[in-house]
Amino acid sequence: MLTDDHDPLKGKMLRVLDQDANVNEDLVPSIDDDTLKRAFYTMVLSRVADEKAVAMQRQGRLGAYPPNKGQEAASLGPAMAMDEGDWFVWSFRELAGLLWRGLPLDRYFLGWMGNEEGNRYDERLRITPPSIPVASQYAYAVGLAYASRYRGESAVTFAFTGDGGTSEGDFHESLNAAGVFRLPMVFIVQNNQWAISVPRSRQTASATLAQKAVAYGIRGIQVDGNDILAMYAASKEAAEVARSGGGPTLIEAYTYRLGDHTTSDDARRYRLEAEAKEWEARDPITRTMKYLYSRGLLDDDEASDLWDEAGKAVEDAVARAEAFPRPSLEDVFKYTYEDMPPCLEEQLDELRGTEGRP
Ligand SMILES: Cc1ncc(C[n+]2csc(CCOP(=O)(O)OP(=O)(O)O)c2C)c(N)n1
Repeated sequence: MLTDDHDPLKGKMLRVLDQDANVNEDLVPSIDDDTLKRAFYTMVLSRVADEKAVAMQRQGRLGAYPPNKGQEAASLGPAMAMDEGDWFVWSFRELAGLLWRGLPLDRYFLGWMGNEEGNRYDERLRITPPSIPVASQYAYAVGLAYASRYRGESAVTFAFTGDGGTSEGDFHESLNAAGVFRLPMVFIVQNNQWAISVPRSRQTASATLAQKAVAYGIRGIQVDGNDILAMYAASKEAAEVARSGGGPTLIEAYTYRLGDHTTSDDARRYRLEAEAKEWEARDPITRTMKYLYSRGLLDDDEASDLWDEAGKAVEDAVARAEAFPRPSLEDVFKYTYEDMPPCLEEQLDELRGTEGRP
C-alpha cells in the first residue's frame, strides 16, 4: 500500500514524476496513453480558462476570482481516479478536476460572473456548488458519504479544502465522524503553502498536514501535488480502500499557488518573488509535457495545437456565458426561504422602485 510505504510521520512524500520528468518506474500507475494526453489537455484548458478569468475580472466582466494556476494536478489526479457515481465536493480552486468530471466551462464562468445559474449543475455530474466558507464543505461531504452508504450505493465522496481549511472546526469534526463511521471518503487538502497571507508554517505546528489523519484513526499520505501520476495513484488507492469498506483517507497535496489568493489580493506584499519562481520550475503542466515528450506521446507541434484548441474552447465558453440572460432581481431574494418573509418582500419592493436608476 502506498499509504504504508509513505508514512507522513517518517517524513515520506509520494512522488512518481519529478520536475525533470524522471519517473520512479516501480510506482507508475497504469494509465493508457489517450487518457494521459487527455489529462494534459485538461490541465492546459484549465490554465487558459483560469488566466482568462483573471483578465476578465480586470476588465470588469467577472467578479472576484481565485486563480488555480499551479494547482491543476492536485484536483485532476483525484478526478481521474473517480467513478461516475462518486461525489466531487469542491472548495473554490479545483477547475481542472471539474473539467475532467464534465462541468461545462461556460457554467464555470457564469458562476464567477455572479450568476447563480452558473452553479446549477446537471445532477448526474455529482458536483456540489463552490464553497466559500472555508472547510464548511467537509461537513456536507460527510453527510453525502453517509447517505450514499445508507442507500446502499457504492459512491465515494471526494472532498477538497486548503491548508487554511485544516484549522477550521469543520475539518476536525468531519475527519472525526468519517473515521468513526468508516465512511467511503477521500479528503484532499490542497496545501498551496499560503492561506491568503498566512504561511503554512503559521497554520499548524504539525510537520505535515497528512499526519493529522493519525489522530482520527484514518489513513494519511503526503503527495507531491504537482505530480499528476502521484496524485492519481494515491487517489486511486484511497478510492479503492473507501469503496471496499476500508474507510477514509486524507491526502495532502503538496503544491503551490502561483497566482494571487484572489483578484482582490496582491501576493507580492507578503511573499518573496524568489519563492514563486522556484515553484514555477515545478509547474505541473510543464512536468507532464516533458513526460509525454519522453514517452513519444507528444511533440512541439501537437502541444502548440492543444494550447490553440484550449484557447478556442475558452473563447466559445466565455461567449456562451456572456450571452446568458442576466439574473432577475427576484433571484437575489427567492432562494433562502420557501415562502418569502414580509421583510424580504418589502426590500424587494423597495429595490424594484429603484430599478433603472443610476
Ligand atoms: C470560515 C471562513 N473564514 C474566513 C474566510 C475568508 N477566507 C477566504 S479564503 C481564506 C483562506 C483559505 O486558505 P486555504 O484553506 O489554505 O485555501 P486557499 O485559499 O489557499 O486555496 C480565508 C481566510 C472564509 N471564506 N471563510
